[in-house]
Amino acid sequence: MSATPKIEPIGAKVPEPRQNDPDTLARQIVEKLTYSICKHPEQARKYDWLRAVTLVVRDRIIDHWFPSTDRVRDSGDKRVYYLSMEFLIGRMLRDAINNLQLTGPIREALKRYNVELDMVELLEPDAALGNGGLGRLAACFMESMASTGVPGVGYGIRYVHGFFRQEIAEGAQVELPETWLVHGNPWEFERRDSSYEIGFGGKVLTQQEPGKPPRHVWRPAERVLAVAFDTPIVGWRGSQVNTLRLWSAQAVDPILLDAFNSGDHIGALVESNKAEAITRVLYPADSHQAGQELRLRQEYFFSAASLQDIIRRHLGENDSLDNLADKVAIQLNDTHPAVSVAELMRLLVDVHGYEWAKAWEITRATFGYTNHTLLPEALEHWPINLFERLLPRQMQIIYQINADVIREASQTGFDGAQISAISLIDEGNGRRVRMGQLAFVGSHAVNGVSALHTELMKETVFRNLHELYPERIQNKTNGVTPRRWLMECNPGLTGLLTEAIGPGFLDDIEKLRDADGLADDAAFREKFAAVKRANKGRLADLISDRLAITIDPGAIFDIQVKRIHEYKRQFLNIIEAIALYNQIRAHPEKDWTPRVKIFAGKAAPSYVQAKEIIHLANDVARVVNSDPSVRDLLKIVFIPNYNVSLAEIIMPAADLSEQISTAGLEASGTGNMKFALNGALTIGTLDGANVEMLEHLGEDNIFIFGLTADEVAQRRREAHSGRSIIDETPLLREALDAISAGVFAPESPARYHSLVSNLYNNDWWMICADFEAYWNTQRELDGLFLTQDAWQSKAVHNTARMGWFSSDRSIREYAKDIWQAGPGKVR
Ligand code: 26W
Repeated sequence: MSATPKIEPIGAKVPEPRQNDPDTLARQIVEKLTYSICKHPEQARKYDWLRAVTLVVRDRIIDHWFPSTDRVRDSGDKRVYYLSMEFLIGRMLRDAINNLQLTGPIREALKRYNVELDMVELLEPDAALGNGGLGRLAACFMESMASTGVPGVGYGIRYVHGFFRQEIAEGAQVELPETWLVHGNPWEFERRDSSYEIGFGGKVLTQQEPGKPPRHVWRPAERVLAVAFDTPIVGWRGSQVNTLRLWSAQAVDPILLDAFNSGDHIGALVESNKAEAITRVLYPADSHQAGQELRLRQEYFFSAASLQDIIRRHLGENDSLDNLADKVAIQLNDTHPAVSVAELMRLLVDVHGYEWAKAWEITRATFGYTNHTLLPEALEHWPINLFERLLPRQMQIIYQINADVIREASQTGFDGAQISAISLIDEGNGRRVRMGQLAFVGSHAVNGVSALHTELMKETVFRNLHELYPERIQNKTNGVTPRRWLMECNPGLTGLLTEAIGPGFLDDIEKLRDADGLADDAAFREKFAAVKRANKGRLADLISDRLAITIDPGAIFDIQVKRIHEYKRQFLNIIEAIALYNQIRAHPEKDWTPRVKIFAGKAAPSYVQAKEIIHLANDVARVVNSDPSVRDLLKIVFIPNYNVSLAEIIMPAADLSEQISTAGLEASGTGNMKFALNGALTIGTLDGANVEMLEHLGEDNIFIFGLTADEVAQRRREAHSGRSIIDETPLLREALDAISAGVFAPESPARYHSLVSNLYNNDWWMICADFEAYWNTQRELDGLFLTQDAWQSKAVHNTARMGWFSSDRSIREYAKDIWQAGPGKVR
């Protein structure tokens, strides 16, 4: 056979790069309409324009994608693999256009056909392959890796149905399926040549040759195909394009022909349905591990496929796996891919013939693990019998790892209690595999996502493992990408800042500091306030369109948007709203600052209390908004179906950001950063990254209240309850009495009895304990808002001082301290 001729790809490597002027773009858009979509431009519908523009942009991304991939391969640089069960990306077109600097020319090009770019961008469905903070962080990290020049590949699952769509019916949450792929997905490329078989079940054969250690061979009973779908992730100024590779499950045999031919038409498809079920839907729980078999299948499926892919790529470029850890860093985004530790050991020992100790050294040097929650109910642990049935060889390996760790601990002098705390097997709860412990021992670096959270990890969940491996835990405070969360969602503010301090901050967001002094400049403050006002107008329009509620953009926009959870304390916010409602009616003569309280967020479908909180917010909104005696001084709005795209409209429109979790429970928060970057003031507890925001912003520019994490722990030890506080706090008591009396649910007065009685009986989330401090801080903010100069000055300080909370900074820290990868390895 003759050698393959060298063929240069078209695009970036041809002498003349593509033209990006409006004429060229306009012509190419029509070309795509004609030849790729087969529509006459005059008959093109909105979605045809979206597709045509996407294809034109995509071509330009591909021009950068090939050289990026080639560069990494040719340089032999270390690659970073980010394994995450969730990537909450949202829309991709605006991000791509912005990062390629094409916003102006494409807008101009479309104008020639009377088409608005903004309208086109809004048609794109959100890629909602995640639940909340952890998934959105993975998306910010992918963008920041591309922007800072880290050769990163994301690995995850291509869910057919992403996070459910939320509707509110009679005040209550209703979940509907989400179908982001129905119109096709122009961003993804199916790679049938990158597919792997993934096994489940079966048995382990042990072969014993004289004088050699036993060799184990896993014979799975079931096999499923993992097929790769690649999406390009384009970095700022298009400098680098990385890959997000999502796995889709397919049956090895699409149809059982024997069954079909014998007339069993349904049975013939059983295998393929079972296989495809693995990647059909995202689990909508972010704080409770339900222990279902399908979830473990999902976790192993994407871990095993990713590892096979990593190893195949490595062996294509290297002679052996000896140097795997020099060329590969694998980051485990929480414990969801933690089974990877056992799977890599299996591949090294059983398939590639490594001796155990050497394999363990390679494995540990390759993995890093990020913890995102300390909530006990969220920590993953799988029943041993389920694990053994599905992954028999991996279970044996986990036992062996455990034996090694326990031996090491005993040699260090650990006692029985300490050993059972570090054991990978929980013997207390019907025998379970603890995935956190597995991820910890299998990684060379373990990190928390804010300074406080990292310290609490050392003191609580990983106390004993931290004692055994005191160097392993480190902190990497989260960040958000300033491209999506400032430039794209807030073009008004970006324009104003560029005018005021020049465009340097676009490339180095910490240069926002140059705007700090402008807080004292009255003319600047006025412009800053005008931008905020316009953004508030845009949100007011959305609320009026979707909910037919009129709100005044002159009022404080007080916003809490995030997953609905007891620890995040939307309930505290609602109780404060009720107390304010009572006070406005009791004291109509007072100078109340008009306020709009805005909520959005989804509850896990099985989380009863969280759903009650949503119901209550909607019930209270209905009563307050229709009470003429409130004279529009207070409005309450629950916006349904919170997602990334809605967040992009909400963040720039906030005056006040609610970050009021029970201290010690929010690992970091990232919404807090998005709000503050866009000039909202924060009312919050000393929790997660709020603590570091306080350090960066200064105490005059953030409003902290309530118990500290230590105080919360102390009260819980003392079996704190709310009863005496309620008795002594009339504002609180009256608000709770109103809820209990059915004021907000006359049709079903007992609806919220259990929510309220929980406060009396134990107040686990410290709502009563923190109520008064919260109320007082809110009133302080009311006063401040009346002095617009002072408020706007603090708002400017917030934007100017938030640059550090960029995910570019987070990624550089990971690259330097954990991955030893990236431009010049360290920047
Ligand atoms: C097994 C069910 C399950 C699924 C997801 C349990 C726990 C999770 C995640 C760890 C929950 C999550 O999204 N955590 C959030 O991660 C963000 C990014 O680090 C932090 O900013 C949030 O504080 C944290 O709640």
